[in-house]
Amino acid sequence: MPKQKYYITTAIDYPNAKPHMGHAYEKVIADTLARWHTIKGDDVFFLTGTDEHGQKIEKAAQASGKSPKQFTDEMIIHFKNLCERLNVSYSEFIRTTDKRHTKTAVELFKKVMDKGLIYKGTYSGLYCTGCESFKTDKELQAGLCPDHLKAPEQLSEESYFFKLSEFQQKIIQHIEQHPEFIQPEAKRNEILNRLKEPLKDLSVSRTSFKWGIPLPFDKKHVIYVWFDALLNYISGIGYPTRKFNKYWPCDAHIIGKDIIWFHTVIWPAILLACDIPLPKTVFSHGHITINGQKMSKSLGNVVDPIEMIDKYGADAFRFVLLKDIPPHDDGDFSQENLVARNNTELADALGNLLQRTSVLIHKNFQGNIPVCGKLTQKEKELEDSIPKLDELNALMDSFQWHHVVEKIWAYINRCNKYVNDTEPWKLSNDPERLATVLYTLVEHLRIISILTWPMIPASAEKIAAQIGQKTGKLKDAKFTKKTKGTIAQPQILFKKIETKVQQVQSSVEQKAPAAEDPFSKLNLKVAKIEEVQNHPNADKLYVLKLNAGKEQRQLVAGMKEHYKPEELKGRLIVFVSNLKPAQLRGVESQGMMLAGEKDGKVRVLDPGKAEPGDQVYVEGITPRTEQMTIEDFQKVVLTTKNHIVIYNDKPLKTHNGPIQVELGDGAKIR
Ligand code: ME8
Repeated sequence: MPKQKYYITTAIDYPNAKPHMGHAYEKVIADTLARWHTIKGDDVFFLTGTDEHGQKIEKAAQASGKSPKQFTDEMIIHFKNLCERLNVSYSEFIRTTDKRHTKTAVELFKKVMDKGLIYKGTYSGLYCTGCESFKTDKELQAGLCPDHLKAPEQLSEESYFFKLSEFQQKIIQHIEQHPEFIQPEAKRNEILNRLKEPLKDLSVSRTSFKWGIPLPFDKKHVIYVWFDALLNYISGIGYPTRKFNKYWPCDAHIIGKDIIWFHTVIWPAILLACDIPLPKTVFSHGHITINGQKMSKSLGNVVDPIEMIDKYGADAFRFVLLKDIPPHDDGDFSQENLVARNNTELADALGNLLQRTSVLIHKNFQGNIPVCGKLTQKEKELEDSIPKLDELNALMDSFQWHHVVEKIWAYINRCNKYVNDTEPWKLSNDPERLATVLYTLVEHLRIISILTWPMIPASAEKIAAQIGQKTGKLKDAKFTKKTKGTIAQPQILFKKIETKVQQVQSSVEQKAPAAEDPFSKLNLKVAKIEEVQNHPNADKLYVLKLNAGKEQRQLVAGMKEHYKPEELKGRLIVFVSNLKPAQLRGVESQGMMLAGEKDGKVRVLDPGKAEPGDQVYVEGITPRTEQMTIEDFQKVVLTTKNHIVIYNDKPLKTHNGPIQVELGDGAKIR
């Protein structure tokens, strides 16, 4: 039977800075899927790479005093190095500056134009360089891009337009008829909802900067970076050669939630315009947060994945990303979890199973795998605990690798229970039974080495080598009585990490600016009001119970004259989380809720779409966590402009957008 093909891609990363945790995460999950299909026996093609054109790269290159080409040539070394260090088994690394790619991009641009689907016009609009896209007023929050929290620039330029609007109905129809096209389902619904609004034609060329693929027939234009970038998925497999025909359509585009629109609306439209079939699935994963906060340079909490690999090893790092970050949602990364996973699931459960088995075989059988004798109920039960391959395949097909990991580790734990139940160290006077028990363990370790290879490839290969085997295919992941070989001298698979890890938070604190800004003393957070009660001893005060993410707080607030309890209950607010607790008329207040006042009107601050526990910050100022006094707080002057709360003319924000308040300019915030 010919092998089934499986073509998987990651997004191609912007190399404007070194790779971050999000890049590492996406590569690890795509690699796990690619490896899973490899052991399933599929002919896998796995594409990753870098997205090197556009204004964002041009600006980063300028800032470092290099030409964009020189800059990206240097930067991509870090991206390739990350793949190597993480053991990412890509088949091809595509750079959008590669000739084969730029040639395809120009050819297809021309093809779409010849079909009358690209025309020349003038574009005026608001452009966000962070997103490399124009923004509509509706997409902005209080005038800022919600992803980059910066005001977009007004641009007006001659541009070629792609008739995106022509494809709206076809795309809706495709999404409706192919439930597997956009996963997870919640994202599919989001996109279908957005598609209820009419699509506007898309500006697909730029004249205001130079760093891009020039249009040969109109050289002052370069191709819009997204039109260029998306085409990597076909240029990377050699469009239009035989290789392309073999692997296209793509089985899974793995991308993050911020770029789903480009992949599920714009990309299909480009493909339809080029008469190329649509990919099977676009899977959108969530974003990684660090200790509960969005990674951001201004917060100083960007974790370098290479540092994690240096410190803990690639497999422990891969494992925690696969186990702890829910595939369909945002998830938090912390070094504490990594250490805990390393010490329990990896060192205690897996490493120990291998170690015990190897030592006992060396002690009793000179390192030779013993011949299996008569199997008892105990062995049958253990065999029954091997995860069902159909179930694992179905979980992988629905992008639920965390459940695959759970099932495999339940099985590993079951193997450890078998060791404890059979007590092979007490069987020296029953050599046949001892042989059977130790054979059984080797056989299960062989199966474990197959099943764990997609997640922790280097360790799986070490397990196989330790028991004198090669890692096999999924079809070999079943109990047989035929395994032979010699066990190597026992090696430690995972070292336990004893040291208390340095909190990422502490590095945030270390990066506090030397000349300290008074605002940096202030640690503002978002909370949800869960309960509103009257203060027992004061007419104007409420006692509020807050959900502040990982903790509960009680606050006393003078809001009774301004809000009814039902107007406050359930509301998201901003509060000073590190204010020294104080007794206010006999009730402890653990922090202070912020509100604005103008012309006698008082309104609480509104953090928009944030979550309880989110950090509120000002670009460039790192908030500290030590307690502050009310006097420190009074030194910080906050006010309002365009309904946004500002400090020294900069907006206060969470990673989801600015903090707003329904008051005119110049309100007093306390
Ligand atoms: O968007 N957690 O590049 P990029 C998880 N060049 N994933 C994250 C993340 C986080 N905190 N932050 C970013 C681009 N990502 C374009 C793609 S594809 C034709 C062009 C993910 O370097 C992000 O969602 O900004 C995206 O899938 C990938 O990292 C690259 O992001």
